[in-house]
Amino acid sequence: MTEQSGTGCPVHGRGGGCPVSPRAASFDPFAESFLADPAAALEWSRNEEPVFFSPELGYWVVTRYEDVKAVFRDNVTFSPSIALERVVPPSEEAMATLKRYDYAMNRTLVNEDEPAHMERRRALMAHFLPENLAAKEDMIRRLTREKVDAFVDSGRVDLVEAMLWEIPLTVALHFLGVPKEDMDALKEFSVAHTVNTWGRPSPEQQLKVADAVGRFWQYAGRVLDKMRAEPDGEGWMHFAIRKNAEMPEVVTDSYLHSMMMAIIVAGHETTSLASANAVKLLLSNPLVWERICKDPALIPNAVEECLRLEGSQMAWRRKATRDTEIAGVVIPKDAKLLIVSASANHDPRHFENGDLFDIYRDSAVEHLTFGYGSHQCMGKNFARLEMRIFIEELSRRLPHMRLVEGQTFTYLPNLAFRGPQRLLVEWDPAQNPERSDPALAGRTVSFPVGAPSSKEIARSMRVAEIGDAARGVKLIRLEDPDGLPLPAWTPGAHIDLLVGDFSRKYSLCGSPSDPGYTIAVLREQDGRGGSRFIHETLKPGTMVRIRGPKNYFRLEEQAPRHILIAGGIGITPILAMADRLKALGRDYVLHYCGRARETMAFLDRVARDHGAHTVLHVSSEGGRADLETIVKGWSPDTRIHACGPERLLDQLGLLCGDLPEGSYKCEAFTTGLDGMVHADDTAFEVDLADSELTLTVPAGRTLLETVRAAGIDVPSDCEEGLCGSCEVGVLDGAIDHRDKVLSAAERAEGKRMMACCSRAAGKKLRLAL
Ligand code: FMN
Repeated sequence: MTEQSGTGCPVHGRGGGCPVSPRAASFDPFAESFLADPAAALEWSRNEEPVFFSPELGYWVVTRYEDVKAVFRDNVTFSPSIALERVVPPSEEAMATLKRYDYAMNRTLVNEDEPAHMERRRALMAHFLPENLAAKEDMIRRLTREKVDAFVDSGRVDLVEAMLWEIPLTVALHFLGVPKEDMDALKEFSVAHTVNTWGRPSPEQQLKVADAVGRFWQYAGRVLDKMRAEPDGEGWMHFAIRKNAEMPEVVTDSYLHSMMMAIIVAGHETTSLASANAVKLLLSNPLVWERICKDPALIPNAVEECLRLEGSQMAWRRKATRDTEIAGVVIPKDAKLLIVSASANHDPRHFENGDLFDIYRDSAVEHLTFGYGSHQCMGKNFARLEMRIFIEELSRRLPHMRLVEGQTFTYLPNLAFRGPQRLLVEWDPAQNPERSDPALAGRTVSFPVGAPSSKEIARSMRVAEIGDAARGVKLIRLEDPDGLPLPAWTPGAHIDLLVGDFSRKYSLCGSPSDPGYTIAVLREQDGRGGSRFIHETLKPGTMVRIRGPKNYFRLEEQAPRHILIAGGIGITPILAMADRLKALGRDYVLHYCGRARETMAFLDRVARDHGAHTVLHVSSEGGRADLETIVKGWSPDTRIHACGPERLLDQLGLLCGDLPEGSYKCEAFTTGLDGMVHADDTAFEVDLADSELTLTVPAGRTLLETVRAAGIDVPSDCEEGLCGSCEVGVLDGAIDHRDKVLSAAERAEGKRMMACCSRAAGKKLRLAL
């Protein structure tokens, strides 16, 4: 905290004053402007003060991705016990009202500490397994069709009122085994519960809300009694009731009553709001909506991207159980934390172009809208299933639907949940496609339950131009066929090109301000066939699919001095880096090594744009590079970036081994590994600390495959040990590193490993997963 406002932090103030900055002092998560766009409202915090104390709320607010995730991950230091605490303590009258109804909301899955939480979670989880959820698809689809049938010819509707509120509620009640009762009363109860727990009601509102919450509590009790009388009933609450009889000390009576009330809200409100946010976001981006209407295979990842950019769970709460630190800020024991996923999900430190709505983003699934770790939302796959069906049905039957112009979106003021209260859409019923093709209304596109696999996410692009960059090197420019804006990229980034049945990575080497992406592909005559296929089949107009861009080779552009080293086709990312350093006016030298001039791509461009900064090392002309001398040019303010063949990088790795951490970075185009598992590999055990699981990684299987099979989401990309995206933290145990990502120092430290290829050097590893 840097600026003075006079409002002292109650904690640090004791020891001489930790001033609260003016922006922290004026933070108001109930304000209309905040609710309209929480991520934008907290951009200042992500940039300048990622953990701040809000005197108004009495909470420490955490806004960056890694910090929010770290708090979710450590549910011992950061207890969930206050997750359902009222933000505003109730007035005496409100308390009296609640007491009249014997209101006694207590522990539920969301606000429970260990070890009770995991024990109950394990006991109650079976119903959420994918096979049990898949069976609900028909019901969700039937309900959706009934609702759409009712308004499809009307031309205008409020989607929240017409379907997005009620279907998730009906589905939740069905899943729980709770009889479908007065839906209007349940709506009133849900809103009251949200305002009571996460809102800032005025004294008058408090009384009304307390009365509704009291009635909700009584209702939950009555339903529970009725359900207890049907011992063989179906649904999750019946299952919990039977568990209560089987293990009363784990699934207790008071737990059942609290859970009954909380789950009715948790099970549907979040899905309703998330669906409304998603449809609003899609319709606000007509080109994206049009794409989805044409290609429903894009829906699962579009749903993830909607959950990332505008999730329904905005923020959640934790309480520190000991003195600790987040991002260097001292957090005292008993401090309350507001961890804002809506901000974390936009954090550009984790999501490249974090504010961009990109349905092709293959890291969208890493959003924190479902939380993370052992308290992650159990119903996440249920929410995904419903949202996908809503969007699939609407996009098929009403592709010409649009948002009613000029409407203002309002949000229920509260700390936790966010979604528009109304969503007015309109269309011309005469244009309904099912009028000319009646079978269309009953057609179905189904998606597998669970998170979309990044392997299924790809953007269609058209080859705009193709030419020669050198002998055996094709220069290819790709563009979006509909002119949809492409994600921005930074030097060092690459795309995955999917042609035929293979995927290959190519570094971007045009200018970041070009409307398309440019790559240069070397034909590798004795390769695996991918580059040959590209050379032989791509023509102007050919459609290809790509993933990315992603950058695992970032330029440390802040450094004043740079040595760039390119070997052969490794010039592609290095050239983009040289362009950037030139634009920034940095001191740089580009060493470009190759066998013969005619095979070296971009020689003209290099001479034109970087002539005075370039040293060419052409071996056919006796100009082989002396790497030792080049590396000797290093000084503490210099960064070295290199890309090229394995032999060059191996040599540089050795020469740079003693330089301080971060001085040298390289990217390899191949690992030299022959497959990810070897014949002489042996089995080993892994303890997953965050998930409380122990698994055996057998010989013949990778760590990545093993943890995924146990339902743990670990992102991955190349699965060749090159990209670093499957990195996992190692808490204990010796590692057999096989990747090309970590430096010698990072390997020696032994704190991380690449799950796709590296293994245990001994019998066991303990991982931060
Ligand atoms: N190969 C190129 O020809 N040009 C590139 O710009 C390029 N960039 C790459 C970037 C990364 C991050 C990686 C891992 C590899 C890159 N490659 C590049 C290598 C190709 O992905 C691929 O391995 C090569 O074209 C050989 O494929 P083939 O064996 O199927 O013919």
